[in-house]
Amino acid sequence: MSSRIAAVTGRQLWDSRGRPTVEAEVTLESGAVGRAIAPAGASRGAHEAIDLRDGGSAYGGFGVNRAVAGIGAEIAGALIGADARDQAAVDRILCDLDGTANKARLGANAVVAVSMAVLHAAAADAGAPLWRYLADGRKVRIPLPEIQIFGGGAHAGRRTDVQDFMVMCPNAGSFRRALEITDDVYRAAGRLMEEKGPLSGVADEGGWWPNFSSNEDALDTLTKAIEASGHRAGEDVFISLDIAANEFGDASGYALALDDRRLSGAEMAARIIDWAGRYPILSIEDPAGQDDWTTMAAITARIGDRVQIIGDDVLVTNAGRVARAAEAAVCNAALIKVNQVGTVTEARAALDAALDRGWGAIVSARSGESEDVTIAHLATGWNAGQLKVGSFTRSERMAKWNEMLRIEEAIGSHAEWAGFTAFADPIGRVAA
Ligand code: 2PG
Ligand code: MG
Repeated sequence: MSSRIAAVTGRQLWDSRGRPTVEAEVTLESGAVGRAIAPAGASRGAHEAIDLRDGGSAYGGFGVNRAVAGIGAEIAGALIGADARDQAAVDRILCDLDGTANKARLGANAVVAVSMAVLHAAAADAGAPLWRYLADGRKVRIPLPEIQIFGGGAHAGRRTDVQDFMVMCPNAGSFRRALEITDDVYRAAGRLMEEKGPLSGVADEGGWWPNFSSNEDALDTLTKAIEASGHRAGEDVFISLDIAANEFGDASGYALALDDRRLSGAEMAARIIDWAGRYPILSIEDPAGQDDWTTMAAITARIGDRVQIIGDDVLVTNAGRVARAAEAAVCNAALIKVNQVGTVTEARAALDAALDRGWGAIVSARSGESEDVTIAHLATGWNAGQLKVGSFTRSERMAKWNEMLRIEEAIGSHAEWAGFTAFADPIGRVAA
């Protein structure tokens, strides 16, 4: 019985947007099998790893035949015989084989699916659920979920400039309770939306997709929904935003189309700081463009002691960028998306770079997802403290929330709720 890799295959499946995506399947000599499906982003940073798509007219150019073929041929050839328990060695082989700085040759979609499938196979070989295999005997906390109520930006026809209007319940005490409270808020928001006029369905990640008259109208509505849900805004339920500012601006200015305003970097910072003062906001992601570190650092300097400032497109799950951003005090938390960098080992390095600096860390889904629940296990087993999945509808999202309920149940009475300990030091200390 051995944990050496015996076979690696790929196949095309479909993601939550109805686009082709890559699944990898890895079988070990012991017979243990691991499978994983690549997610796909819509609001991507320029410094991310790159998916390999077929182009042409079929599937709007989104086909993954070349990525899948690479798995069955080159990748399988390089990995057969490698020890699945040595994830770092496996990922090094994948990086060397690809040979590019951004996984463009084999495709981040192929590489990430294989890297995660190897991890699953190793856990299966160890006879442990993935979160427990990763925890490796260390105590872990139940991550705090960040759950979308309204979707906007690139995920909802740009109805709002701000991409994600989310809630967080750090005082909930358990994952189960956090979901119950979120459900109350989600339903209350739905009722308010009906009063406001016709709904347009749900956004890419399952949040309501309404017509708002301004970005602040969405913030007002979310605050009202929290209050109407019977919970206290700023105590039981806090607002979390992903501005995804990279989608509408850079250091030369930010075009808030819904508000009909063009803001300089300094004005953008002032607007974010103003929102953080007037709404029960606990966390803000990408309030500036990916290379506009001046604006982001100005925001962090002013409100970073009480609001989590997360780098997503700014950091792209890259340990080197986390280190540089920390030196420049750009933010105080890192979003961790394995497919942004391409391998489990590199994502783990980015997470460690964040946690070692006392930052928060949020393991995150992409807007294009599937039934794959790997991120629930990574967030728990890596003790990241936070998990961002999308909204409270659609099974590609609910699959992850439901998996977290199973994990919480399995940990049982030892389950320690991350709550405010998930945040960078000053925020956690002030609020605790
Ligand atoms: C983000 C993600 C998830 P996408 O910006 O954080 O919300 O979106 O996967 O489209 O990059
Ligand atoms: Mg983001």
